[in-house]
Amino acid sequence: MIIIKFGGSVICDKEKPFSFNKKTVEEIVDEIAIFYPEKKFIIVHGGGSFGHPLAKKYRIRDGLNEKNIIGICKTHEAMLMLNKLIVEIFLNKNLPAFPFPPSAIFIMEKGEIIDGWVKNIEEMLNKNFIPILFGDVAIAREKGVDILSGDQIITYLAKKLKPEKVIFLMDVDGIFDRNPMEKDAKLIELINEEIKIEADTGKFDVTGGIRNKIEEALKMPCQVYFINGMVRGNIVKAIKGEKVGTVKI
Ligand code: ATP
Ligand code: IP8
Repeated sequence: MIIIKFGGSVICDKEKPFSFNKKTVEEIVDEIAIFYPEKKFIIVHGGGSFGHPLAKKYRIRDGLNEKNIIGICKTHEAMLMLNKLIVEIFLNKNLPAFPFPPSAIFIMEKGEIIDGWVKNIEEMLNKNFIPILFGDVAIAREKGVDILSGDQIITYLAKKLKPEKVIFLMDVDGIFDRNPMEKDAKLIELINEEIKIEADTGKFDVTGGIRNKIEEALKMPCQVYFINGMVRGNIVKAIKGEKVGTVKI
């Protein structure tokens, strides 16, 4: 089984609220279709320009309060809208994508998942469905409610379900030694715990951006690829184990 994260920066233009890169997602799904059903997949997508602007507006990371309860519902609703757009693309290509809203599965504490019910995901996977999860709002022990990043969900699923690999689709070629927009930024081919990376979280991101992604990847008990999801053929290469992007072994 392979877990693929559809990064928010790939499926949306993060600077344009509610923008959806339909063609890019169609091309990504075409590459996944080459390997299905021989390989099983779980998809997790990010909040992109649907989840992050609302999570920021309603200050959901500060927790539940009397002012943001409706905003929490609106943020979840925006994620359901984005999820629907993605699921439709799978179904139009005859791939059995089945959504699992994370707010109904996971409980958080101090920014981490402390409990989750993955049995149904596992059973649907065994029956050849393609479970689709996403960054969401979630119940949190100390705060009432928090934002749950798709990256955290992947770590939890990876520990429980032991995938053969995790693939992060991003809008850059992998992990760089500094912000890839900076002159002289170099792609890092292999990462491990010792690696030191300069990383901007980005002004739209409420879940820690690339830094959170790297921290989560280092906790995963499997190979992790970081590849450019906008470049055709990259997913095929990562699934086949060919050289592409950044790898954590
Ligand atoms: P989301 O977590 O919302 O799903 P995502 O998975 O697409 O989004 P981001 O959190 O947006 O990922 O992180 C990717 C962005 O991080 C890239 O657009 C890149 O410009 C930026 N970035 C900053 N520093 C680095 C770095 N050292 N290496 C790679 N990307 C970096
Ligand atoms: O983009 C964030 O998930 P991520 C989800 O995977 C929301 O970090 C609702 C902002």
